[in-house]
Amino acid sequence: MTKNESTWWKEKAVYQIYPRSFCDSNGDGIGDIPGIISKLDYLQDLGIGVIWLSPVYCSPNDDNGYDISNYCDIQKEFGSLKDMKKLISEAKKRDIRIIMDLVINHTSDEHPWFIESRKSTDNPYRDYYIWRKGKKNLKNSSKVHQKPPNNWSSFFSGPAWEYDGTTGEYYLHLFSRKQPDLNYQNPKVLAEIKEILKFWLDMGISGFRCDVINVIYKTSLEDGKRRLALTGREHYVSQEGCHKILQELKRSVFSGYNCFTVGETVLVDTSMANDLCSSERGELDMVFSFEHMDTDHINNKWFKTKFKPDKFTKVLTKWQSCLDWNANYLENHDQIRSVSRFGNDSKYHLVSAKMLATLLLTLRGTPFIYQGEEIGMTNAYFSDMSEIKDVESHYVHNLAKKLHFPSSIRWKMIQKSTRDHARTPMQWNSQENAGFSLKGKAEPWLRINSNFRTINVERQTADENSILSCYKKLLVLRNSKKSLLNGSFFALPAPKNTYCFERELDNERCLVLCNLSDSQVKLTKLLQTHIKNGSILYSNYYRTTVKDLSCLDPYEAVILESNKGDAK
Ligand code: TEU
Ligand code: CA
Repeated sequence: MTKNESTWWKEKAVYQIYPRSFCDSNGDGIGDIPGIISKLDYLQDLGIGVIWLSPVYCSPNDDNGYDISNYCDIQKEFGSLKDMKKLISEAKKRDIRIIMDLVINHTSDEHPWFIESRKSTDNPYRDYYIWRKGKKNLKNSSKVHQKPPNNWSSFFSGPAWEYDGTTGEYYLHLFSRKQPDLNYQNPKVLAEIKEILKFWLDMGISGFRCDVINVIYKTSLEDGKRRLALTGREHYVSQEGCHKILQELKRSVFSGYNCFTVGETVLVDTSMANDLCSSERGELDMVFSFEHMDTDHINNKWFKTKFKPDKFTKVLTKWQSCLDWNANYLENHDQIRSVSRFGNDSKYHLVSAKMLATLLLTLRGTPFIYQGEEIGMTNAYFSDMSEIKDVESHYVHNLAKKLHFPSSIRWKMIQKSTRDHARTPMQWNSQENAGFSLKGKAEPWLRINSNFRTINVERQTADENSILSCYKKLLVLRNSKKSLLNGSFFALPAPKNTYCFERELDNERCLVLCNLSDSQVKLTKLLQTHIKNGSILYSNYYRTTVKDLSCLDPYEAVILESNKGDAK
């Protein structure tokens, strides 16, 4: 393998597909693999090089596929292994590679391993999971009144342990109670995982997005010291045992294939992230961090605060500076829509979505575009809990009820932050159900966003000034400028609410200016000298020369190339 070949993923843009919501080929209201195949030409035309497929494995769908009951087969409603093979080969014809979601912190409680495991304490699969006796409750020693083995809490709120009557013990679940955590202290578990990885890599996939990969190894099961949310995290976040497992997987599996891995790594800072993905250590190739996503709330995402651009871009700069290579994203299936969050989804919908595109596609690293982001899909503005399908939202809503939060506050929390905002069906056209189902009239599994007649692929394909056309242009530009693809990153001092940075490689230098606010902002003298003589490569406001560029209009974004002789 040449050096270039082994880092091909540095030059591609990735597109994330949430299969349930992308395209429904057979009219049952659920997206599927043949539906994805039917849209490959669209993705090729968009200019992406990799698809990240959220889980398509067999699953009882407690968490929409993130609870897997068979790792080596496809969920019936999504299609078959034959469809999956066709997807891989049809994508390859269009120079698109596929990476899959690897969810190995936990399985479904309906996975045969867990079905066996819960049968008896001496079952051969018992140690595939983490079982413990409850703590005796001193006030009452009967079994029913025992307490969970420790004070850890689940990511979805509430205790991380579930009592199982069959053997009278508890099992650990960091996510829903239908997602029991695997036990990586048992070497047999890793051996099984290796076989699963090889199964898919041999089929022709090009890597994995590794779900909550930095919490798979639990060093001890002692009580956590924190009293707030995610109690116990010091015993399982980015432990030495996890690093060893990742090194082992790279050495014995991934290094044998021309593939890459991106870890979804929760609660990491830049130094932990470097340990997980610096090339010398041989673990992951890059990681998704959450710090920039944590800048618009207090404590956790259910308590949103006003978006403060400078807080947000300061975090971006920190990650750009501390890591050699970032996995850049503004959206995914767990986050609300970026234009509704960091931009403006009403008056400035068009320009603000383009500004966010400019930011995403010019930072140093591999960009990840989430389905619908390329047409500026917005939050769904659901009307009540009956429209919400997400398991996490229901957990949190129930907890808030238990804590006697008034119903209006409970609903506000969900309405602002539910993951379902990102999961409404893709808006293809202005026909029935936004063209999500290629045939039939079945109700989609989640309500369509009511703005589909104005925001959809068909309209934007026909309009060269649309958000979609902007993504296409920016992806072409990115591929034609080595500084944007692989150049260094340097943030310039910039006025409040704006973000200005340079990308440079050899003699090529690009400058990116973004206004993240809805007011006009005057550029500093220093910036003005910087851009003098530059030529415009992209503007979301039809700007063609830098001549009058002394202010940035609301949500304005400009990419320019500094010409030789500029002040540095
Ligand atoms: O997400 C992990 C994760 O950290 C999220 O659950 C996060 O806590 C929340 O969604 C945002 O507040 C991954 C998957 O991306 C998610 O869809 C799964 O539900 C989860 O793991 C469990 O597999
Ligand atoms: Ca379907």
